[in-house]
Amino acid sequence: MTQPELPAAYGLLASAHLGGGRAPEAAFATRGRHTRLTERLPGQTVDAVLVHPGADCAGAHTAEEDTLVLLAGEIYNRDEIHDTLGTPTDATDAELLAGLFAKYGPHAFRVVNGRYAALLATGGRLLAATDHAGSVPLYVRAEPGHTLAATEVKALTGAGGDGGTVGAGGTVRGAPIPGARRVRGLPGVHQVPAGAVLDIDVAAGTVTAHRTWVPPVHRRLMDEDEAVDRVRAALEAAVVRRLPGTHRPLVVLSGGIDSSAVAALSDGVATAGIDTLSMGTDTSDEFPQARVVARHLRSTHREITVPSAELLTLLPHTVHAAESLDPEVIEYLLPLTALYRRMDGPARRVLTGYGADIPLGGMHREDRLPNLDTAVAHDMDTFDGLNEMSPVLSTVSGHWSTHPYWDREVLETLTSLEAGLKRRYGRDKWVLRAAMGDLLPAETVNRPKLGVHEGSGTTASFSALVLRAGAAEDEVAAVKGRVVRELYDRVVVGGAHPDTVDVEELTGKIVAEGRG
Ligand code: AMP
Ligand code: PCX
Ligand code: MG
Repeated sequence: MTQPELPAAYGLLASAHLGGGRAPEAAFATRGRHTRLTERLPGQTVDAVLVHPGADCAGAHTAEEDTLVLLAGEIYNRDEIHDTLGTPTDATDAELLAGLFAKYGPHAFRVVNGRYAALLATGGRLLAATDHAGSVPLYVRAEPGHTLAATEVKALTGAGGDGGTVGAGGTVRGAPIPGARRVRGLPGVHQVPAGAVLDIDVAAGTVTAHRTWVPPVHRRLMDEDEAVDRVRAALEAAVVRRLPGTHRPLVVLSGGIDSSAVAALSDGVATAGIDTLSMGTDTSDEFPQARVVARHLRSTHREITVPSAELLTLLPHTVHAAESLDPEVIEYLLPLTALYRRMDGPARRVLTGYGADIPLGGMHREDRLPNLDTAVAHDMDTFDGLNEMSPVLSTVSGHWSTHPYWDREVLETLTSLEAGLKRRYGRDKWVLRAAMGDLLPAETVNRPKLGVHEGSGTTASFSALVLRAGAAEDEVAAVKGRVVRELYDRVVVGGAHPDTVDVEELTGKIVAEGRG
């Protein structure tokens, strides 16, 4: 089965309505060509815009009888789906979803392992679905007779025509959707939860939410060898699934165990070898650690140094792409934003080690197993809506990123291991280190590592900016939160271009207001 190198579409915006309506204008941060389509179904009309990397996006939409499927992203368990449905092996991901829906109805999304947001219009209903991790964010605004949905909030504010603040008569619009979060500053707009499908009655504007995945809360006892074998097999399969027909993948490599494992496994799959890319700043980098891995794998390796001052000017761009209100997440994503923005040239498929620390408790540096498992359970309960896995970070530069540790099967395997397999012999992420022992240099396998925000000096630079603006030490975290909120209000809700926002000035204003 030959698969295209990149997903057929990166993002979407759709308007489902009963009356005339008009094709929405699309304001995506995602870079790509735009294809507009209109589908008149018996129960509704859908006008849509798909944003896509290739010349066409035929694989991202399909319409049969009374059903239309629109898909941003990709499916990873295509083989299983083919086996179940008996579809032709050249079926597109959108056709697979249509086939699954014909067989399972809205439960179709429970059998998909992927990185996607999907819309499925059928009869008078619109289904809006996310993958298990909500890794491609999806937003909806459902009103009687008219539903809007998009993979970026800012695409919805434009398409709403009126900024979406208040409806006729000055009333705040939009009924609450039980189980879905409202989006700040945009009445009526909700984010589709991770691992969920919203079933929308387009005529009534009413919504029912169904879960399609929940993080495991049980833990499994296993002997070391079995745990190590399972983790290795799951991660290897996830990497293989992410490299369909890929000529030369690119791995964003910090030199820590997480991304080094992805690089080593990718190297085992990619016949033409791999490219690796590391970023650092003028204050801090982990280049020597990444070089050890690049040399070991004989990858074509590139280093990018971003001046710290320039890094901070990219805060508005990070918020613009991730549409996240969480200041810590923005700190993790800022160095990656800088890295992706420096990646010129043709569109690439990028593999990362992002997210390994969440099911493995790697960030918690916690020796006590009960506390470690509490931290893992908490992180698995709170990731939804942070948008840290959003592909928009890289699609702003035309590149498609994918995160093997948050493959549905890898995530389930890692999360459900008992804490003593995660922290063992005084080592964090023990089971992963043991699983990769034969493919990486011992120093890479054994070395504890800083997070990307620490290794790149991002947290320190942002703190220094806040202190320079006049904040006291104990105000730094709160000021960062307010800076990120203000950036969100300007570049996501307000539609300002991120280049027009002066972070230094904005931070000064926020600190001064706090004093006032
Ligand atoms: P972390 O696990 O904190 O290192 O960051 C999450 C992921 O981001 C890593 O697994 C890498 O794929 C990527 N990453 C982190 N730091 C860098 C870096 N300095 N250069 C390139 N990629 C990085
Ligand atoms: N990470 C983590 C994820 C950050 C924590 N996110 C969460 N709790 N939802 C990872 O890659 O696993 C770093 C830098 O480490 C980002
Ligand atoms: Mg990590």
